[in-house]
Amino acid sequence: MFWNQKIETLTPAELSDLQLKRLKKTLESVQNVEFYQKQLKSAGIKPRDIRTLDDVSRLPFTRKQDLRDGYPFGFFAVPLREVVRIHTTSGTTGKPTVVGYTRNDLATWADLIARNMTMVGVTEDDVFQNMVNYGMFTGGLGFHYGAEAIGATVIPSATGNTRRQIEMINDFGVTVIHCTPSYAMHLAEVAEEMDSPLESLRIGLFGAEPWSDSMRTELEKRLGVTAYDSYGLSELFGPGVAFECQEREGLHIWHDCYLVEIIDPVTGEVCGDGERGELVVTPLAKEAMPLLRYRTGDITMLMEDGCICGRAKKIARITGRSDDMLVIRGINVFPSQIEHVLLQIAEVGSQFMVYVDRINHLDEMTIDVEINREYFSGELADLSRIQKKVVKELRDTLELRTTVRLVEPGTLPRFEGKAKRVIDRRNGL
Ligand code: DLL
Repeated sequence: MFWNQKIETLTPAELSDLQLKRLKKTLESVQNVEFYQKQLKSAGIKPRDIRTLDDVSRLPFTRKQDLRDGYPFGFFAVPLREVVRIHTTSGTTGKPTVVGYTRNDLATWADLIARNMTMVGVTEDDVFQNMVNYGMFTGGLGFHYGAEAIGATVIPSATGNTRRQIEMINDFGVTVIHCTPSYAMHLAEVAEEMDSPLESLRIGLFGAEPWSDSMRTELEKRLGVTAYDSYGLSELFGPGVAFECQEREGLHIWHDCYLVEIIDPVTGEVCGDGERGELVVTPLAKEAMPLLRYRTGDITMLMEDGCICGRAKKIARITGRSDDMLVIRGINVFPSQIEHVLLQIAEVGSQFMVYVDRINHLDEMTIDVEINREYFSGELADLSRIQKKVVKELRDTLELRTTVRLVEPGTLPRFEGKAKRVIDRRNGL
């Protein structure tokens, strides 16, 4: 199913014509941003020097830190009176990144969300519960307007009060939910505790953080949904940048709105199709805050194969960030790998917390994991067997020795938004 079949299935030639036209327009509008005037000047590039799509690789990168330095409105290319909405990124430390939208930006964004939802079969006959934060986070309002554009019945339940969320799903006959995968797992746990099967559900849209295929299998089994991965970031409107189609083999990224490159995060060299690297995007249809070659920090690749759904080239699921990858005694570890291992072990749950310390100059990784209620007898011999099993499975996959601490079911923090599962306590990192 298509929301806008013409634009979703442009031929490669039509697509590159449109991309080039929009890239040129973007180069004109960034002239209104002091940061870009300076950057292009010092790189000796004039907008007219960019004649083909490949010329994009001559442009300088934009980094998250640049946006932070421009706080609050330094990257707006239009006067504030044309900006009708502001969001900020979920801040880590210091000032958040501010993003702005014109009326046209909001329309484009809603259109992208509508494409994604239609692609996985959401229609006006669906009842959609949007269980993400409606504040400065882009996930809430982003999905809200896309779903309304389709004509679905939207329940803006936002986050919190999981028991109430479950009652609403059952009482309102909700068919489609949207939340982070970690919250979806919590929802499943609470629904099981309440002995309240969520029978009306059919589709789960999950995103905003990395999650594994084993997590997908688990969520599908426990919630009775078909689960789709949704990718986006505030700097590129928010959710809606890339989304799985019903094939669920990679995510379609909307090439008419985003010019995509994959680069080696260390050298900045452009990678070939099928090579993993950092996703770099030049948005092609943003008015309030155009960007050039924005380094997302997300690790993925452009997939070589086409898709039977007829849409253009996909990116692979995000395996982590170029900057949150953990390096433990020289070994690269993604939190999603740990989650993947834990989900294979029946005796433990999917909730975990990772602590990284440096003890006597050596990195040590400690993982707290919850025992599954049905295996929780309290027998010491049992506990030691389960603990050894988890250590072994982790060692086999990560090629790394870890310390595993088993904790009682329900004691680790649950996250309504993005999970924060890693606490790195090494000094000077
Ligand atoms: O998380 C936008 C969003 C909302 C996406 C709802 C999907 C659903 P930010 O808060 O700016 O925006 O965080 C963006 O989150 O650079 C990735 O590192 C990570 N991320 C987002 N979606 C995925 C995903 C929203 N499906 C940052 N898989 C991005 C892996 C994801 N990581």
